[in-house]
Amino acid sequence: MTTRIACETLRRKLMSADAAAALIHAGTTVGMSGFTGSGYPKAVPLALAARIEAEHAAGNPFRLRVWTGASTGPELDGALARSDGVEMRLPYNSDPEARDRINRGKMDYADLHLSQVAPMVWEGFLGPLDTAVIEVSGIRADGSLIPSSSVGNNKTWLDRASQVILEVNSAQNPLLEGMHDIYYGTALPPHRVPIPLLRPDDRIGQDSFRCDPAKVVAVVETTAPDRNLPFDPPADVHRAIAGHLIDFLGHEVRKGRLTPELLPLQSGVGNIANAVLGGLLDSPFENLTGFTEVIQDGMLDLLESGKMRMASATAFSLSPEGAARLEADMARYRRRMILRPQEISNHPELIRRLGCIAMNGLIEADIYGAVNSTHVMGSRIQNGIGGSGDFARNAYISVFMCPSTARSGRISTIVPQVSHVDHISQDVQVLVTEQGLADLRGLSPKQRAALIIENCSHPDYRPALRDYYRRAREGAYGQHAPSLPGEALSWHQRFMDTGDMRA
Ligand code: 0RQ
Repeated sequence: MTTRIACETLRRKLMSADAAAALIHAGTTVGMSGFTGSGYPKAVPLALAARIEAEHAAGNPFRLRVWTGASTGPELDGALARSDGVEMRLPYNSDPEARDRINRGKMDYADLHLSQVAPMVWEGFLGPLDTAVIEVSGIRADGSLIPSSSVGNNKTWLDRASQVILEVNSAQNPLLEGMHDIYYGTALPPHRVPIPLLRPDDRIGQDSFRCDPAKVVAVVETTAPDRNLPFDPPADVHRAIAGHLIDFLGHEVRKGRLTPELLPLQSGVGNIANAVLGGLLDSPFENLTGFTEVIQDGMLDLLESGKMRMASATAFSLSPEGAARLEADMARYRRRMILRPQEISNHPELIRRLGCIAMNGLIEADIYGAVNSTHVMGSRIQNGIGGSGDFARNAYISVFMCPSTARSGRISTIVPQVSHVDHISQDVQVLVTEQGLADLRGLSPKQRAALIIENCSHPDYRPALRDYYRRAREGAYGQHAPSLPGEALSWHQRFMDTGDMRA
């Protein structure tokens, strides 16, 4: 298996995952690789979880602070959550077991903008980093590291950690080599300079990570695939959302506000975002580009069909079928994909300069267009804000989309007032459900409310929303954005009391 480790110094540090996990101490901070289920370490976290369980059984407290790029996989977040070994997790999680522990109050979680994590670590705001555990796809003779299927925060973890554990995963395609663009030019204020990236295709860095071999305390070999969860097949609701959005983009082209190449597309996580990309396959747009966080199956389809020219991201987020397709055709795809650190893929300066079209999912939106992306009923975390804030605030056009109801129609996703705010109304320019689209640009709160209720809400809830809004217009304290605060969240309370917002 050692053919992937060309550096003699680092080859001498080969050991088992158990031996490597024994080098991580209780009460410390560990920075792990991994972003949306790709490129995360698969062996050391499992061994660490087993060790933590053994320590707990022996009556020894053992908890860690765990930082990553974004979500990982069951061998990392799932196993560590089960072991009760995580005191604090950041900046994004989608693992069900970790989510459950966070929502039961057993694990602290800091939900951060993904572009801000690396700068915050350099600024010293998050404290020291003791250990980095990073999956790579190979080690060159000079000790430089060939990145894996995600880049995430790995550059920062490798630079900042006191000690480094490497997992060399020979299941990762060797053709990943050369696909990455690792930029080392970031600095802290007042020494920060412009990032020299003018188009999504630009390469501004190097194709590998630097790493001081003296800091590497262990190298572990693995051969295990990424998480690769399947996407749901697009439902009628998803296709309708995609249809409304594509009609809107066509309208923008006809108005001369976009060209048929559109602008670099950012697409969020989840089934709807994936379905919208699928919808673009049959659209009239050509020569598309992606400047985004994750490359999903839908983006692979666009690249394969020639509709999309190239995509820049920080990670893959593929289904097993998508991963097999990428694997089979890596030689062709790799020339049209660039993976970058997440502080670059999500950098506000670049998103604003390139003029990205941001398309993200949501939990609920209110009649004024504020969006909750993260907290069900205001308190139960689903995933996290991820990169949606990085993109929404800075996009050329910021789109949010979701079905108009959730939980088999028992919840309206359009509500009088969101129970938690991730995106203020100024960052939400277009709202889309299967019912229709509301173009909110330049509208006053009252104009936004009328459009959102009529175009986006489900007919089962529309009369109640109209009634609420009419009464707010009669009885609110102010008439700029009329609301009845005492009543606005009663919809959520009704769901929590009866399991149905309509009750
Ligand atoms: O719950 O899984 O228990 O069935 O939320 O909802 O409909 O599957 O939607 O997969 O598109 O995800 C906002 C979570 C949408 C995602 C969110 C429940 C619903 C279901 C998932 P179940 P769907 P999607 C860049 C962008 C933030 C991060 C982001 C997300 C589950 O888009 O995490 O944008 N966004 N990153 O039943 C109660 C409601 C609900 C609700 C949905 N109103 N009330 N439950 N659900 N609406 C990428 C990265 O940052 C990595």
